[in-house]
Amino acid sequence: RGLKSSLQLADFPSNFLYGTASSSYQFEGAFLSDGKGLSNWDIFSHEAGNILDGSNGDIAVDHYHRYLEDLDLMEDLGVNSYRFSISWARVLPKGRFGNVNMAGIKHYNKLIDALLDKGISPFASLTHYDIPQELEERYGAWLSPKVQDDFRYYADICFKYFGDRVKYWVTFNEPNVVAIRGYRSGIYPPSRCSASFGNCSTGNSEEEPFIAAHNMILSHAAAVRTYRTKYKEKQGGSIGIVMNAIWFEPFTNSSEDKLAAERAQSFFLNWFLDPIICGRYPAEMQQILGSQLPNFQRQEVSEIKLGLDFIGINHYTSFYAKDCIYSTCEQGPGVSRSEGYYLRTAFKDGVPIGETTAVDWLYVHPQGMYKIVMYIKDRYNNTPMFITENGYGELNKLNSSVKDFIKDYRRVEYMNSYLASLALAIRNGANVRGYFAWSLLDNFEWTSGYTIRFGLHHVDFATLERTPKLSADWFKQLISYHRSLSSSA
Ligand code: GBH
Repeated sequence: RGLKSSLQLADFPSNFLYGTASSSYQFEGAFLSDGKGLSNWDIFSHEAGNILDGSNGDIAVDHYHRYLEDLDLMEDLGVNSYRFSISWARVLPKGRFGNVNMAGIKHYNKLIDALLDKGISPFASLTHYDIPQELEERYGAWLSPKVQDDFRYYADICFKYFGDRVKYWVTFNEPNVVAIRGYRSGIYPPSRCSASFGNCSTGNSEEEPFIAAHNMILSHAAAVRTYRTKYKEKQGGSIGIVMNAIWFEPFTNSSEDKLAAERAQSFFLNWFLDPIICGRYPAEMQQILGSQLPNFQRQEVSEIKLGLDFIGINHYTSFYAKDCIYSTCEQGPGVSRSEGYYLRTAFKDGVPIGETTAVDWLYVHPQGMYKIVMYIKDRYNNTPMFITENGYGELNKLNSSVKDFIKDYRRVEYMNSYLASLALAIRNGANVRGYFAWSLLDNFEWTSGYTIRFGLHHVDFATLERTPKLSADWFKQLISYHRSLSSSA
């Protein structure tokens, strides 16, 4: 069968994690239930004009109430792990300035226990974009070093209540996207945009993304220190961070464009991973930004050197990177000094880098999976890696019904080709330990609201009924085929 020839699953470790991914704001709903505090995304999505279809995550796909039904879907897929995030505002409605919400703790306890009952390992993120609004209002959240104390306090509570059963911890989901979209383009909360960026109305300083990132890096370190010093010995789990990772292909073979692609990586991915793993910001960032880049104090350097146990990679797409130092570029993504002087473009001579999709940033370029994994392997000494997200989005149509979506051949082709590319990286020595499909269900796709569907299962957004798509059956077969290989080995 086709799976065998293209996928080479035999090269995947036998204890490989197969899972689906989700996040609290996109899935849970129940935004006011059982003592939950308001999050920055609750506030943001309720402001007119922020979400494409005027929707919000008040109900989302009601995972808060339907998690048992959703666990049955996972059991049917045969996954051995589930990636989800804990809603900070559900656990600590007012951050460290109020009480622990025991009803929130109880909810996640039930979810975790139900997962373990089915032999599914919880893979939990402490934050996936949503944070208590209280932190914004008190001190400007990521812009203030005070947030480090809040994050440390919150992480400690999660380890204390859940760490006896959760063995995979993620501090942040895509802090690079939070810094860029929250503080440069301003399209995510707290809607702060830099003066030189598009039609920005707030005109904040160019430095804000770097300040926010700096505080996220130090917050990550605070959580890792807490885990290592108070919990690791007893609980025996591991802790990492999840980065959005794009493969940047040099626009031409020139050394200028190759350096541009390096800069693109440095200003997006290595921006966080270099400090966390090597104790300093990437050289290109230091050269170009100079004093615009915050410094790590001596004692902070030893703190961040605690590093991480694994790198989570959310990989979907590739772009070209074109040099803008030696040649002049028009305005565009990547071009400014604070982005690293490269032009990010999906097109060359009118041809896209991969098949276009309904999602404006998503191009089907499976080779990018191999290349980004090998890049991270080489740069970070083959630190254990997980593909924490990979998936395909399609456009929701008006007056559509479930039958318009269940034959999702394109999604199957996408995942099959990206997994084949991942298999090649594993065969070439990449220490990849798991793969999570984004996503278990169609859900609230941030500023796109419910207009984009990423699920292996269709959700009728009126009735919230779940229906498996072809991709769910395909993923199920893939997992069971891998199981049969490892048990016969
Ligand atoms: C991930 O975000 C999220 O973790 C997940 O919650 C989300 O639902 C899923 O992927 C699908 O979108 O912004 O043009 O500079 C990915 C969102 C896509 C934002 C890639 C940053 C980089 C290109 N990101 N994007 S661009």
